[in-house]
Amino acid sequence: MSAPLLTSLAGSGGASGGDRPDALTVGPRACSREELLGAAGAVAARIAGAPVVAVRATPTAETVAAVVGALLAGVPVVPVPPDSGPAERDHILRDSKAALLLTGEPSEDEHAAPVETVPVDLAERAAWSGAEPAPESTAFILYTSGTTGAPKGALISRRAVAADLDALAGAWAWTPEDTLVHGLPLFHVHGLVLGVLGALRVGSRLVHTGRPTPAAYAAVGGSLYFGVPTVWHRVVQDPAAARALSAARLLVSGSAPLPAPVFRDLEQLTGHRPVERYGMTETLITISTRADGERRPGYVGTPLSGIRTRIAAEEGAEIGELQLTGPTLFDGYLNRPEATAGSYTEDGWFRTGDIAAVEPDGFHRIVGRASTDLIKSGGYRIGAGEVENALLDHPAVREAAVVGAPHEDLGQQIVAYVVVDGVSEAELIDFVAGQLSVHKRPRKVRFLDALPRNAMGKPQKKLLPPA
Ligand code: MLC
Ligand code: AMP
Repeated sequence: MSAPLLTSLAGSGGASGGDRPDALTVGPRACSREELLGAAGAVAARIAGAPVVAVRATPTAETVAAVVGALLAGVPVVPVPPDSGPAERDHILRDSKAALLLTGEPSEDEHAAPVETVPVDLAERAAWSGAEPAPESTAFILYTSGTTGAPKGALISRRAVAADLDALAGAWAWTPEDTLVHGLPLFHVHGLVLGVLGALRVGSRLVHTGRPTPAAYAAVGGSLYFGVPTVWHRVVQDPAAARALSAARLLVSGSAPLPAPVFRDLEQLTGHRPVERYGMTETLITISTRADGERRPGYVGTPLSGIRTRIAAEEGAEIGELQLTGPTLFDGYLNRPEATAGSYTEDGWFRTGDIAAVEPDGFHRIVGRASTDLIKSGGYRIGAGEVENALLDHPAVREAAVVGAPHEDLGQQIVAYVVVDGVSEAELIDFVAGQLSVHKRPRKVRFLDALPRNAMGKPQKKLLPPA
């Protein structure tokens, strides 16, 4: 059984993270753990009793203080991507019924948000002495895309977060002596749950580089580095930056498949075979290779402590849907009982939608996704349907079909096939970037006279011309 979440947030940290003035560095701003907890305590005092709060999740220390403050007060947190356009932002705020939007520097259009904004000031201080909320209570509502429709809010409990972070600390031998470095967004599991709460719970120092560029990673001299495969691909393209990571203890990749050539280039340039781990918003991280174990290109390792996996394969086949149970699983999608029920088997295992195989030695290999309508681009999960709907909101677009085309750097890139009345590629890309988070924009648009359809009139993505 893991220790409660609050204990770790309010604790004193370890030798490295503990009382250093730069225990937490986000971009240009460094603060001690005490300063962070003071600012978070002030946030907690302001929002205590609110049913749900949203946080505009810029890569700043204010975001960290806002999230920690909400967790201290036991108020569920909804991170909002800072570049999400009005359509996506307002959906998240309305669907979650967030009472307040916590924000460092309010953005220009923030006044248009359908909730009251509350500024977060790192100079404020208050001691928080509230009791630990129940482990089953919700820590986060994380919005994530399905194949169709708008993103759904996944309910993540405090127990799930604590269990996952403890299992990962064990697998990666993560200790207070580590300095964790990454520059990932603070609105997803990878950057926020692992990349911020992990460091706070373990007591290690954290350096968030603002953006995950090779030069910024190389400049820090940390011991533990997190990246999505796109980040590692960019690191190996920059041999000087890659070599600077040789002094690290562990390089960790996740959120999308790490291509074997990138694994090998990393080993050659840094001397490290990277740890690869697998996870999902709904399950947190569930499978990983270990600091003290074998790391094999193309494999994500073995289930973390407390997690059980199985492969739902057809008779005689070895490859099938990966299904999971364990303490890190979510508590369903907010207000969507049917979608929640549909994500579990009759006997209560979570259906990941990923196709996998397990070797006789227990090593798991993720083969792909069951549905091509969930795209992974730069480690971001993007539903084809959400992008299609955004395109169809443009008055000149009559039909739209969106796919993820293989891409060396991004894993997949979003390609839109459209039937339109006179509109340019750039205009459509900007239109989607303006409505949704910028990373959901198509990188390419192909213009067609008609979408290929079957006899029933359903679009046939398999018959689309190559991107
Ligand atoms: C470009 N930009 C535009 C634009 N085109 N802005 C407005 N309109 C347009 N048409 C701007 C962007 O705002 C951004 O600005 C800049 O151009 C570059 O944006 P980009 O092209 O999207 O960046 P890119 O280089 O492609 O990003 C690569 C990346 C990013 C690796 C940095 O994909 C990334 O951060 N990925 C991490 C995703 C992640 O954390 N996933 C984890 C999910 S959890 P500016 O100012 O910002 O430079 C999960 C569970 C698990 O999966 O297992 O971990
Ligand atoms: P998200 O909900 O954004 O966390 O995305 C979860 C999805 O990312 C999973 O269902 C997988 O398809 C994919 N994913 C995460 N980690 C890996 C990995 N190491 N290898 C392959 N796919 C991964």
